[in-house]
Amino acid sequence: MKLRLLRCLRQSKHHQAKDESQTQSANHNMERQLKGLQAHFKETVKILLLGTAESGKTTIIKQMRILHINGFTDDERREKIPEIYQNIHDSIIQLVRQMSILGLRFGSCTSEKSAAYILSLESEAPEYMNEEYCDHVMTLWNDVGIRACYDRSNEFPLLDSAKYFLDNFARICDVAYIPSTEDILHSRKITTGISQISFRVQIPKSLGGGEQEFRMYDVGGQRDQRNKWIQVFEGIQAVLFLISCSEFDQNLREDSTQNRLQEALKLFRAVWQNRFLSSAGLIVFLNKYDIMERKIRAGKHIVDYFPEFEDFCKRPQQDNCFDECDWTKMFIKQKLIDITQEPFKRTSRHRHVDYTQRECYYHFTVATDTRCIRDVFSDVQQMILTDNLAASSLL
Ligand SMILES: Nc1nc2c(ncn2[C@@H]2O[C@H](COP(=O)(O)OP(=O)(O)OP(=O)(O)O)[C@@H](O)[C@H]2O)c(=O)[nH]1
Ligand SMILES: [Mg+2]
Repeated sequence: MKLRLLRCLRQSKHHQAKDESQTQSANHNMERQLKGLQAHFKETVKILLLGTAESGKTTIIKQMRILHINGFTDDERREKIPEIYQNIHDSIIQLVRQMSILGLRFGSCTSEKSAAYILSLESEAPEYMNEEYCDHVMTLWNDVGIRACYDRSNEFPLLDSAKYFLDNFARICDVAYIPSTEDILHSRKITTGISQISFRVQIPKSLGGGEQEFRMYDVGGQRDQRNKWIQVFEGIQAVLFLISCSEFDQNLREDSTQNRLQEALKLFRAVWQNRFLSSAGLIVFLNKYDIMERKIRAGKHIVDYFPEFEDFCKRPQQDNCFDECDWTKMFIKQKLIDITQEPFKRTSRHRHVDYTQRECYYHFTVATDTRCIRDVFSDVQQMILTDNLAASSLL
């Protein structure tokens, strides 16, 4: 779509050279178009982030802040310390609790004592990382039993960043600790309200130049948060739907019988078919593919949860699928494409929408990787702008 529209602009330039007599009026038209674009760009472009819990929505908001609003000050970094301590505390408590549930044994008596100490603490993280606490956490994270438990963490809810923080624990324990940007991107706090971030980006010269304001809305993805989403549907130009590719072998925190990827696909269908969002562009971020690749390398297979994967892999090779990771990515993407092609019962409310013409765009992402998000978002922003302008007949 984007290329087609840009080509349109270039082609109109080419034709001017052919016919001298048309040159002036074509130039005039171009100028008018560009003026129209500039006027149109004055309106804020609203983007809504949707997806199940822990799919990475808030992490994308943090990236926008890093990329477009000078990142985090030292004070803001310090404010994140309790959240990071809490992430570590929740992770180590969960791992210790699961040891007995999974019938695993600690590697030493020292670790058993450390486990007893951790279980004796409150669920709130200590305000300061005292030496005793740090020693016990480190002993536990180095224990073979705890590592075996971590390897089975798809069987219980554990923060995706547990390993990141526990691997970096010695640095975090330091009294002079100030969270790095990477630490902030890995930290997790459940979203319960609706928040927004506004920022301006440069528009390419081919689209009129100047700056464009974007506003991005973040909502909570857990089931009990989704009834709030409708409050922000009005005037949304694009929905960024996040789906975590890595959660094929996990169940929901809020319902331990429901597979997370199945839930995400169901939610995607509901968003795709939502009549209030039918005129918004839809972009899917197939997120957390770093974790997905790590899982597959560690011997996990999507086929154990989605048996239809076996037949999918028998298809003629497509999209450069070289290994199981590639096939898994393509399989999840195909599931989404299939949903966009499903016929669904149209009510009179859907009458005005031609779903066969509606496009959905897909990107594989790692939301914690700033370079990845910078590249993907620059594509997304161009796509939204050209799409938006085409819809308003300015291109
Ligand atoms: N390794 C890795 N971690 C990620 C990625 N995306 C997000 N995370 C981590 O996953 C956790 C959850 O991310 P959030 O951005 O809080 O998820 P959310 O969609 O906002 O979740 P809710 O607020 O509950 O709806 C955080 O600890 C993030 O650092 C990714 O692509 N790779
Ligand atoms: Mg969130």
